[in-house]
Amino acid sequence: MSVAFAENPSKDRQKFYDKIAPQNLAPLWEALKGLVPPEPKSKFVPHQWKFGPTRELLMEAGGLLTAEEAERRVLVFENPGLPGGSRITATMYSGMQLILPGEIAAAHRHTASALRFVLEGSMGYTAVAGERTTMDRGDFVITPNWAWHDHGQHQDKPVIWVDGLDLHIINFFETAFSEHSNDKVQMVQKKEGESDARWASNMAPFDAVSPFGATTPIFNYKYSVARPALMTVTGADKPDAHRGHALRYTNPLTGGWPMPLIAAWLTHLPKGFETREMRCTDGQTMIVVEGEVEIEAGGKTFTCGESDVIGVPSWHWRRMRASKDAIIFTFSDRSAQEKLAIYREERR
Ligand code: 1HN
Repeated sequence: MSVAFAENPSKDRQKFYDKIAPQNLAPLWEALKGLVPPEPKSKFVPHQWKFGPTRELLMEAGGLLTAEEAERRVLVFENPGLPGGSRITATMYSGMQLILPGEIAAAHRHTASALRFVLEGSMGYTAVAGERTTMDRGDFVITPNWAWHDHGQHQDKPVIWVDGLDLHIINFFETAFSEHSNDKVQMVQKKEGESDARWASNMAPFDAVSPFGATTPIFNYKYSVARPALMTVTGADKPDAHRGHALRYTNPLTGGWPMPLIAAWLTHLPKGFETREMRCTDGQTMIVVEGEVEIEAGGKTFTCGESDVIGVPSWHWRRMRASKDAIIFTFSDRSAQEKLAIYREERR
């Protein structure tokens, strides 16, 4: 059967689109390019949050409401590409959290997994499954999905850390659940360090059953362990041209990333070292732990000092240059992307 083509295609086509819209139908040919772009075109932008001004505002929030009132007193890193989106990159939520002396953040649980990366204070704690861990600067602390968690501190100073959650992936799948506990603070049922003894001592229990499913059983990846490891490797190896010196955090039961959807690693760039350009499909959040580094991403240059946070969304060319010996903590959605077999990177 032949079809007579319209004399005024754009007008007739629009008339047709208007006709099919009430039937909840749409023409693929108008949407196809946007649905399958030749390469990722992130609507998010690389952005830097300087620690000093962010901390100042967080402390101001501390005078406005208690951690308990807020449930979690956090200033969210809002990517300028989607204000109000509560995300630092396409998939990752991140923010800076404050616990003041004597405060608690009450126990709750949710299907999103969380990490904490500690910036300030040495007597903050978080509790998971009845065990507390004390958090020092540079510690990378895990909250597995659906695990009860509450936070507090035993200091006369503020405790501040960066949260990272995979909640936008959970919400995308429409699989988000959450619950509040009747006990604001979990009863301490285990000696501090018990999970380290079982899982972070290069040993494992016989007939080991992973206590948190696909999430690492290591509760707190201590900076006091990670840093010397990284520096030893730095002394032994030549830096990778694109990454510098880097060690990734692992789940000891699988050798894979610590969390089902979140990857994390630690990078050392010796003073004066400049990486070559690279781009990756994962959305990365970088936190400068030590030193100073210039991060060039998506055509912008950020001069980053200690505790600054930088979001680098998918598929932006980036390179780094250390103006002082620098250590950087990075987390990203690479763990999820690898499981879905969609992760890509390109180097030049
Ligand atoms: C959460 O549970 C925490 O436990 C922090 O500290 C930030 C942001 C969104 C949803 C849950 C926490 C959060 C969060």
